[in-house]
Amino acid sequence: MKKLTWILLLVLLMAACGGGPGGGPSSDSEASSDAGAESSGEVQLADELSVYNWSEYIDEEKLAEYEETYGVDIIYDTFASNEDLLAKLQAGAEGYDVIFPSDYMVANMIDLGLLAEIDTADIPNFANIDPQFANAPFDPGNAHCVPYQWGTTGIGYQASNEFFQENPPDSWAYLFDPALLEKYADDGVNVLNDPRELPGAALIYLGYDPNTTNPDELNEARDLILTAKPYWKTFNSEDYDDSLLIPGEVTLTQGWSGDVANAYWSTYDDETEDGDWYYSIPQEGAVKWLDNICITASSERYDTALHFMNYLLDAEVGAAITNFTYYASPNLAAQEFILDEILQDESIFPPDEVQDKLVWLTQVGEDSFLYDELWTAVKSSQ
Ligand code: N2P
Repeated sequence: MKKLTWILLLVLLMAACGGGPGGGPSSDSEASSDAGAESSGEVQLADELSVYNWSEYIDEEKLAEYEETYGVDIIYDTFASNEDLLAKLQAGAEGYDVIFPSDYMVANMIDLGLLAEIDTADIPNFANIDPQFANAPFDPGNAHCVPYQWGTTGIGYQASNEFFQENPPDSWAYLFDPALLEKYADDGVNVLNDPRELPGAALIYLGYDPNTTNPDELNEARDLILTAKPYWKTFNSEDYDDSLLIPGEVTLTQGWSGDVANAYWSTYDDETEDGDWYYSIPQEGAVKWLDNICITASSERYDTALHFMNYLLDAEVGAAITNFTYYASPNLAAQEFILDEILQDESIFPPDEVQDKLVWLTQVGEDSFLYDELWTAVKSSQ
């Protein structure tokens, strides 16, 4: 959105509400934006904005475009899991303004008082969001966050692997069953370095709820993981498509839909008209997730954060992000700008019969220590 349009919208909003735009628990102390806004009708943006996102999860050209258009320097940093993000904030990291937690972590962070409140009426581009992704149970009324991207957690595998040509991985057994792993473990297997996703896949394979807090079920999942662990080469959820999948350092991975689609297109061969990385949602089911854009409660650049949030929800910006990350966009207005190869890719936009097998991770509240214990046991075993 052009700056002029943004200013006009703010003027209209202020006329309607009789107040400054944004508001919320903290305002831009650096810029005294609310006072400036009231007198001039314009939000004074801060000089800098600190953004903390999943790795490989934005088109950096869109960050540069925001910086150039609005004169705001973005300090950009990445994390590998929701738990890493939480740990960073709980360790007292100050200064992050905009963060991107998933569904269940939004619920956790609301309970912990880590997120600022928002009013979607202050975010004109919120109207672009597909209603099915708005007002999610983890954040009723979008009182804290807006949807960013969504996807699934399945299995990526190398199409060129002879074993997989005869036996396409259609089950989590391909990640956990030693009898199968023996056939291809020498070519490398990667799992997500993620304390909810890996146990979640093990629990689904065992026929349990990936949100269980039953200690017996969690122990069974832990033992399954420990049995399979010697066959795995790497725990990587950060740069595994670039460092492991595309160069063929592994032949099978637990993976997120967009990362595997990215590996497919990066290995695409014009002659064979095919890529070397396929994605499968195992027959037992899989996790789906929705990542969100939120403002930290400690942000001192609230209005600028809100302005950036609105920018990310612009239809063309949303489409550019999906065209770069290969993750599905909850931005309905963005669809017309999304590449056909993405819109038609069932590994990115799963058909209804696959959707029926997908489950959300939910917060486990004070029982999260059970997952912490499981994860410590998994990571510390030799
Ligand atoms: C992309 C990160 C995907 C986020 N590298 C999974 N919630």
